[in-house]
Amino acid sequence: MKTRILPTLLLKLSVILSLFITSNALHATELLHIKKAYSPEAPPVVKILAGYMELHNPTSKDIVITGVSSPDFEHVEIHSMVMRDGMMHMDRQDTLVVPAKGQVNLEPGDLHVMFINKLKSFKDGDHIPLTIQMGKQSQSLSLPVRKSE
Ligand SMILES: [Cu+2]
Repeated sequence: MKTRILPTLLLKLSVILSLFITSNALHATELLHIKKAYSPEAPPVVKILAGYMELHNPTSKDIVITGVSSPDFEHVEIHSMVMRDGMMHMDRQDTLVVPAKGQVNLEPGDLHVMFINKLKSFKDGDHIPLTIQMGKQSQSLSLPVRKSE
């Protein structure tokens, strides 16, 4: 009787333990909590798409984004919008700091991800893969393409 119960118990314990380790491992690679990511659908002739999202930093250290990339575009950049001589301009940001315990919103008319020169077409319901580089660490996500209102 004893010998039958013990292996089952050990098996259950090891399953619980491995689940615990897996969830911890996933957490370690995810530095930013990214919410509300999307890209407005653009007409097929448009080669450039914008990406918006909320970047939350749950850690107690500033997170510095040092680059963004996507296999489906020639270049990906982070842009800010600035008013110069009465005109809106987009400025490339080499880095973007998400403050400790803080957040940065990428939203229309403000900071955004600029996907430049698409290598394939995207329509409503598709997803754009994006990798965010933070020094030696990186984090990947996919932005759903949504019909713009
Ligand atoms: Cu831009």
